[in-house]
Amino acid sequence: MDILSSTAQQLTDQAQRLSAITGLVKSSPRDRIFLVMGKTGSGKSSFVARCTDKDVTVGHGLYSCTSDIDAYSYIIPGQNRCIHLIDTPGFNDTNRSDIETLSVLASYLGASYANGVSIHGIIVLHPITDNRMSGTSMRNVEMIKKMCGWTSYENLVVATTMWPPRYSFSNSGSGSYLDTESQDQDRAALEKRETELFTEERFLGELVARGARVFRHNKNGRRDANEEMFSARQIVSHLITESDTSMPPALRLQREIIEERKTLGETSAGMAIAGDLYKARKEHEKQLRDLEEDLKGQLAQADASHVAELEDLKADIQKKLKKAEEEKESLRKSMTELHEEEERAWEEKIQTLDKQFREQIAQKEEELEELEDSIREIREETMSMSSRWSFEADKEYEGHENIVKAAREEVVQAKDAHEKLKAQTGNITNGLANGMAAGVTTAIVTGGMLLDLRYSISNRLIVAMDSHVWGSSMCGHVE
Ligand SMILES: Nc1nc2c(ncn2[C@@H]2O[C@H](COP(=O)(O)OP(=O)(O)OP(=O)(O)O)[C@@H](O)[C@H]2O)c(=O)[nH]1
Ligand SMILES: [Mg+2]
Repeated sequence: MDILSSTAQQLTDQAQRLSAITGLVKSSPRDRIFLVMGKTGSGKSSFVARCTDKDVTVGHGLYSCTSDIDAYSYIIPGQNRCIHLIDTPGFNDTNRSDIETLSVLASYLGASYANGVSIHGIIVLHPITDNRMSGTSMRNVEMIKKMCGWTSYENLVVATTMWPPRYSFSNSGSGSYLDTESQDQDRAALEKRETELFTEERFLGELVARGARVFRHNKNGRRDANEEMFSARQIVSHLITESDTSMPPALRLQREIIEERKTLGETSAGMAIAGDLYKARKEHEKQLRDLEEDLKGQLAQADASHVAELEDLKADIQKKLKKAEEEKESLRKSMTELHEEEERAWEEKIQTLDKQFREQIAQKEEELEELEDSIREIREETMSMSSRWSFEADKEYEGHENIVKAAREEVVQAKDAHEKLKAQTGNITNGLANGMAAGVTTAIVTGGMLLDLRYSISNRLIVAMDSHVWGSSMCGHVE
């Protein structure tokens, strides 16, 4: 499969996977959905990949746009029970603002809530290798708490990741162990750090004190698929048992955005971001004022090189201020606007792919035409040179024919892949996005009394879908 077809396939697969989360594909009551959260690089995608045994993109996804959320599932062997894990982007990421991260979480979690899909628990990952609770880690924990709003955290686990391998063989090939004493010391230091993490209230202590269970994921540190899967599934198994005993309440973010119809900036998580944005804006404005003063002085002294430097700095701060202004605007978005934005993002991806497919097909058709012309010419030339069709000429002609056949096949394949994308376009926009729209509509129609209409709207959408196009390997039930 060429890159274009495989990108189209990935896009449709992602839309299909997300349909269980937005409620478009109905889950059985015994199925479970867990959010996997934590700072960037804490191992979320790796955890999801190992646990579900699926091909998850580790590192950053194919598209680092708003749809940077994905869901993967597996069926527990021997039990007809499907477990979905939602892989999420982390807060305080260098590539995206917190408001973008919160927007995408609010879009999908809001849609799932409005469509009656529950989140049964949260897995928070924290790399034990972080030598202190960094600002990024603190930010993530703060945002998770604000999004949850739970009074008890029995349905949340905190798992430390990145434990170093216990022992490893030296590179000398002698088979002797590396200095195990110093490894033991390193490990003791990590264990001390772990205790600090889970007892200090301002770190992860508050979660633990209110019922969160603590795990060491892949504690022996070997990058072994089976060991990692076993460890991840043990963690998930704990959350399944907890959710079987008592279901957690809906996330505060879901209630705020759907039931209370708050804008993003009015939600608890949004307010934390708004506070930071305000501080950053004030800081930039002060920097700008100081710079202007400086510039006036330098202009008086006619120091051209320093003036240019200050002008550069000023442009930089103005850019940051503009970004902060735009982010402030994003905080005003309601669920309807978030949904529209997400739908637009999907449509843009589809349109880009559609354009690339058309260009690819046009190019391949042109190549094919040239090949067909050249083989026609060769045939005519050979025929005119000899009255009899020789065995050699026949062989040569056959070779050319094969090249043309292969080119023809390529055109057919590109057209098929394009047709497939077009067929699924409707499912992506009408399926995934309408799943969200159903959420929005439901909340608006019922104004908070969600339950009755949730299923009827999403069911109508499900019935309207062509279940065949989605394939049959889904974990979920299309009615
Ligand atoms: N040594 C070690 N490396 C790990 C472990 N888990 C993940 N990694 C590596 O850490 C890097 C980041 O892992 P990801 O799974 O992409 O982390 P993530 O949290 O999804 O990161 P973002 O998508 O950027 O938020 C990758 O190179 C992984 O191979 C682990 O348990 N031990
Ligand atoms: Mg990831």
